[in-house]
Amino acid sequence: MNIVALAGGVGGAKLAHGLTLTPIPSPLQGEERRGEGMLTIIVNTGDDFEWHGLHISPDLDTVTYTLAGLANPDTGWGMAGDTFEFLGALQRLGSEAWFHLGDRDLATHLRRTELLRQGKTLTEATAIITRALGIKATILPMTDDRFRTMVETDQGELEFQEYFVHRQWQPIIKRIRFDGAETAQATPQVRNAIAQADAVILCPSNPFVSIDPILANLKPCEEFITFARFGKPIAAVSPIVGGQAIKGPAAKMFLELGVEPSAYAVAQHYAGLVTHFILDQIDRDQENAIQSLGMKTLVTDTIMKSIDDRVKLANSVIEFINEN
Ligand code: FO1
Repeated sequence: MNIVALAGGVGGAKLAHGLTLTPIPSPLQGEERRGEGMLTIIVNTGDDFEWHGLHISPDLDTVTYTLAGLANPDTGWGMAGDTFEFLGALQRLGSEAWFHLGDRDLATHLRRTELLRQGKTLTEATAIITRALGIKATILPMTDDRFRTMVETDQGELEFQEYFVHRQWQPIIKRIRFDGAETAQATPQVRNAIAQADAVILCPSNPFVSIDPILANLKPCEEFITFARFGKPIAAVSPIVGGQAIKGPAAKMFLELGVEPSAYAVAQHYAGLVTHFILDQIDRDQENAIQSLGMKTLVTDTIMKSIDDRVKLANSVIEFINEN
């Protein structure tokens, strides 16, 4: 069974990690195997930006560090045990330092930027970095082209990191715009992963600013259109539990866009695309309403506090897709 997971930052990375640790049924060989190319994670790059001349890909790095066991357990992003000497020195020279870039993390951005300047694509640079960190699963940026998530707010239109990190997602959202979406294309590697996939899983990432940018790249692809037309499973795990986002501004965004945040609201957002929906026990009263959107449902524990939780959720999702 070939699984393609779509992921943004911290929540997506946790489920993706669980998937790498979960035996995925392999009908072709009648046995269960781990990893080994059966899992591809397509990652949002709408949050990417340039910082002091470096190409920063926060979601690619969050997924990479999480799978490599290097992520900072307190924040979910950045590296565990990192120091901030460089940032402090930069600040002393009068530079802004609102984006907290650690010293070890900096090496990733320098290496990525160096590879891009040598003419490598972001996909190739990501493969070199993930292989160097010992990751077996394939991590793919959603596109190699320029694609930037822009947030139209009561304080004007803001680049994503300006909205998210600098202004700590306090501005009121009016609209989200994907700059470059008209010309950006899914890569051959992304299209090939979809062509080979038996199931696509939308990880519990922000629907508006993590999953939608990836879908904006996938939806025009012949491979994705064919995948959906054949009714192959597209499963989504709700990032909203008990009306709250597990992390980040998803619930606040729903409210500001005029929708009461709930697992049902997430299902409605994905209606017409998603075939299988996974919601938390706490939201079980919404199961029937979600089924009435034409989705099969699984009610289970979706909050991932430990690595064991990640594996359990990944297992449940795989079993649910496989048996339904
Ligand atoms: N998120 C923050 O809230 N504050 C930060 O200072 C910050 C720094 C940072 C550095 C490297 C990196 O890879 C990610 C970082 N993030 C930070 C997270 C990130 O910007 C967001 O979580 C994502 O863009 C949303 O998925």
